[in-house]
Amino acid sequence: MTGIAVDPASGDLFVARLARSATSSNNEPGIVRLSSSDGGRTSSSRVTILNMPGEWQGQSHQISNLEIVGGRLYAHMGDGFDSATAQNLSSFRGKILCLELSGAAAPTNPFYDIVNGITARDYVWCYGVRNPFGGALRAADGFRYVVENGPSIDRFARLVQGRNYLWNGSDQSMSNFALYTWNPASGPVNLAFVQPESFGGSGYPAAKQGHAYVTESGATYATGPQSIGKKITEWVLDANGNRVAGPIPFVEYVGAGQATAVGLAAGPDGLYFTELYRDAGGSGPTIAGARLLRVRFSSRDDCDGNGLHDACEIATGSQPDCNGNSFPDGCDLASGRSRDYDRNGRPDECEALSADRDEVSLAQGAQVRFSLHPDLANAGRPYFLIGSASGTQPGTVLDGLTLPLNLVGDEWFRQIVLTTNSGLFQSNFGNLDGAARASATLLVPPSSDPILAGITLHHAYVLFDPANFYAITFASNALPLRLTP
Ligand SMILES: [Ca+2]
Ligand SMILES: [Ca+2]
Ligand SMILES: [Ca+2]
Ligand SMILES: [Ca+2]
Repeated sequence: MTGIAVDPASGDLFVARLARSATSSNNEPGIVRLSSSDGGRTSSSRVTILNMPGEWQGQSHQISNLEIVGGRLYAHMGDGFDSATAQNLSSFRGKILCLELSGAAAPTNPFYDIVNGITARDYVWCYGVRNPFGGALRAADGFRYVVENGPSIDRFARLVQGRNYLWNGSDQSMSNFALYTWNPASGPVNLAFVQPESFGGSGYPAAKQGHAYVTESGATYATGPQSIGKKITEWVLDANGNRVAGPIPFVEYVGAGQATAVGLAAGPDGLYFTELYRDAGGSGPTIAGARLLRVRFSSRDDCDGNGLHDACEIATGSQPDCNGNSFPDGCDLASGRSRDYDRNGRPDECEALSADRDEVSLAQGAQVRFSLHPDLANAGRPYFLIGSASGTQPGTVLDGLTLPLNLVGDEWFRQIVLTTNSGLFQSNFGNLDGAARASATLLVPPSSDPILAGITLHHAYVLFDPANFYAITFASNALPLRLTP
C-alpha cells in the first residue's frame, strides 16, 4: 500500500496498492475503496474500484499519492521504470489520473472520449511524470502541486490539466515546468500545505499559512545527519503559485541513527510526519519501529507570531532577550510585561535606571519610585539622582561623560540639589548596595501648582569613584516624567 485518502463525505478510505497479478508473477497497480459500518473500527466492504492490468510496477516508480479534491480522486502513477510510458497516453503509468469515487474516469478529463471506449487515456489528467510521490491541493490558488523524484534531478511543480511534463528518460527533462529542481536529487517524497482550509491552518501562525512543506528523504538508509535529505523543508509561494522562497530548512535530522522523513500531512494541531526506517536501526532497513511524529506551534513558543520559534530566535541572536525571561523583548513590551519609558525599544529593566511611572497628576500627586541597577561592578559606589526641566539634549558633559540632562540654569535641577534626601526627593543621594542596587522616591504632593502642567521632567543619575577624588564614572539613561493637570 502506497497512498491513502479519506473521503470527507462518506468517511470511506481509498488506498493505492500493488497486488500480485492473477495471471503472472508481476505486480499490478490498483485503487481499493474500504467502507466501515462501525465508525472505522472494522471494514464492512472492500472494493477494487480501479485495476490497471498489464501496467506492471515494482518496488518503486509505482502508484503512490491519492487525494480527493472536489469529490474526485487524484492518483499519482509512477512510470514503472519505463520512461516511454510517461509519453504514451495509452498507458496509466507516468500520469496523474483523475477519477470518480466509483472508479469511473472523470468526464472532465482532457482526453476523455466515451465514444471510443474507456481506456487509460480517459483517466489521464496530466502526464509526462516519472515518480510523483507527493501531491497536494493549495487552496489559495486552487492548484495541486507535485514533488517527484528524477534520476539525478528532482522536481517540484504545479499541476495543470492536460499538460505534458515531458519526462523522457533524461535528467534535463525533469526541469520542465519546475518551480524548483533539486540538483543533486534530494528524494522529495511528500508535500503538504499549511492553510486555513486544512484543519484551520494546523495551529500554525498566520505567517505560515499557504506555505508548502516537503519531506526530503535523502539517501537510502543513511546514518547520522546528512547534507542532502533527512529533513522537511518549507516553501513560500505567491498568490499565483510562483516560488518566492525555499527550500527553507524546517526540520532537520541531528541524531546518530537511520530514520528520515517520509509521510507528511497537515492535521488539526500541527504537521504530522512519519519516519522511514527505525531510527535505532542495527537490524536493517526493514525492521519495524518507525514512528509518527508531530511538529506543533503554540503561541507560547511564538509570542510575536512571526512564524519563528522564539527560543531559536533568541538563541541565534535575531531577537534580543536582555531581561533573560526567555521571551523576545519585543513581546515583553507589546504585552505590557515590560515598560519602555525612555523609548529606546528596550525593556527598562535592562537600563541602568527605571521607574514605576512616567506621568503624574499635579492635582492628585503621587510617589514616583526610581530603581537604580547599573552593572554589578558598581556595587557600593555613591550615586546622585538628579533631574532637569529643560530636556535631555545635548545633555551635560561631566568628567568626560555625557549625562542626558540639560542642567545649566535649570530650575528643577536647582530644586533637587537644595532638597536632596529631604521630603521632596528621598534617597536620591546615597550608596548602591552590594548588588549595585538602590531606590529613590520623588514625592509630588497633591494640589501642586497646576501651572506646571505640560512640563516634562527628566531624571538620571551619576556614579562617583570615592577612591579617585569622587570622579564621575558613570552616567545613566534619562527617564521622562510628564506633569499633567
Ligand atoms: Ca476513450
Ligand atoms: Ca517568534
Ligand atoms: Ca525578554
Ligand atoms: Ca528602554
